Amino acid sequence: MSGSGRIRNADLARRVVSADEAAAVIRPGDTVGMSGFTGAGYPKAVPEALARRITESNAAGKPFRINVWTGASTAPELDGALAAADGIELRLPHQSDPVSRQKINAGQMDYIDVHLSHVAQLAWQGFLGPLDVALIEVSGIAEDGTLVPSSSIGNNKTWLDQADRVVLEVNSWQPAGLDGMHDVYYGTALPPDRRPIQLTRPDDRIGVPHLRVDPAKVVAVVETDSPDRNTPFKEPDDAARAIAGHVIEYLEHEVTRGRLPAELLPLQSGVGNVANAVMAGLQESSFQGLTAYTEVIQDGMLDLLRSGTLVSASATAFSLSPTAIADFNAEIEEFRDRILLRPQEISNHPEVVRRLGVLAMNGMIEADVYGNVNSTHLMGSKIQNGIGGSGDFARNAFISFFVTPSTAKDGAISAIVPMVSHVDHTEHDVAVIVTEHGLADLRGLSPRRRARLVVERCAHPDYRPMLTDYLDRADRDAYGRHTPHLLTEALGWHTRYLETGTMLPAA
Ligand code: 0RQ
Repeated sequence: MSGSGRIRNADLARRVVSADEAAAVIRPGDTVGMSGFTGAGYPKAVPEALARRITESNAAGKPFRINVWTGASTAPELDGALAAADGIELRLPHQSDPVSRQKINAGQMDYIDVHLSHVAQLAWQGFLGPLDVALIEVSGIAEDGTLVPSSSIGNNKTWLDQADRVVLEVNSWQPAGLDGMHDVYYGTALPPDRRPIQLTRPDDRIGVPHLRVDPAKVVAVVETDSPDRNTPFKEPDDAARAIAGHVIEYLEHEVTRGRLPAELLPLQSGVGNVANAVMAGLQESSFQGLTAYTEVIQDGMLDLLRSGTLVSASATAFSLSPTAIADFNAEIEEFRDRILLRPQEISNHPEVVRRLGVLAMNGMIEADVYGNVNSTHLMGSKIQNGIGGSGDFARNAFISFFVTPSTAKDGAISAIVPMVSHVDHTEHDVAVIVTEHGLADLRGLSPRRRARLVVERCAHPDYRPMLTDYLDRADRDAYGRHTPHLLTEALGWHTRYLETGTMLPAA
């Protein structure tokens, strides 16, 4: 038994060391698979100890960099600390840390943006190279040596299986009541040995509650008592509330037309303030008996569960504000049977998303008039966060929504443009675009009809005449009339912003 009482396996309890000692098992050039998904369940002590070691080593003229693989974004103690120490050579798959973002955009850190459901199979294939160390936060170690997962699962199963050496952080801040909320599926395989994933309802359990680890690989165990660090959400502003209103009205309309069942289909909601506001809007709607098959549970979804509007939620992680975490930890028993956390290759699995008929709602940077969506890049070359799971869901959803305010930077940038500066989701994967001004359902429409609808319903009034003028001229002068574009002009909006600070033409 350990100091915190969370390490109930005698053999592993003997391997408890300090964070500094644990960090010493990581060597320059190592690839380290870390836990962590949207600010939940990331290791909290060893990365900072490692960052100190790296800083000293770099200062002594001995360059020390590692490759970092995670589930998704983490927090300042991990991504922030290691990036600030100049200790990351390569990072994948999703991040949202400002220091990392700055280094990536300055060309000082390599970053690979991968669909979240693809990461595990790339690792199993050996395509990404060997994994030296798994550094995983858990909330406990059971008597039999299995691991009670923490507030996210992400790629932990894969990292524990694939790594040569394992370092565990056992965080007693995580509520003991998390035990039993996880469903870890061990039936995945590489082709040609794959079998159907027997999941037909969002709350089906198909795996086991704990993670397995070969005890012979565990080289260090560190005890921590530290909170997950998520940033609070902004209160929904008028634009976010208007977007939520359009989405809800549309869903009600689809139910009335008999195209969706009264309890809808499983919801997926991306990260971000607008996505969270849509969940808050559902709270005020008349919908009941909803389910969620998603990757993160944000505050809005927890409120829906609490009120009973949402019956159950399947995800791979929590992404809760500090207040919501405190409430959740106090009421965890109420949620135990209604929340399931799964490995991200299952929470985001295209096969399951398609079978369940998920209603996917994700944020975006910009959309073009034809329905192509950019979720990741500012002005075509600077990464903001990464595609995350939006592609896993968007392409396979029953209906795929993309939501954004119609402008950014106080109106200087239009989120509806002639041609997106980077494509994450093609026109074939995007069903519905929503801004505060309205909603455009693009299904069943040819490109030219889509373009007129997107401008009419979604563009900000300041930009509508410019977009209409562009489409009129493209209809007249383009090389072809199927998807009419004036190529040299199409991206000129972005160039104009870079040169003048606004996409609006000079008065
Ligand atoms: O910049 O922070 O400097 O002010 O982009 O914009 O309005 O705060 O947007 O929080 O809703 O996030 C697409 C980033 C939207 C998110 C994105 C600038 C804007 C601001 C952020 P500042 P907001 P949100 C599941 C799904 C990809 C991953 C995903 C995202 C900053 O939704 O990362 O969907 N999506 N995962 O000013 C220039 C534009 C802009 C712009 C916004 N058109 N041009 N700058 N900004 N629009 C979850 C996971 O996968 C883990």
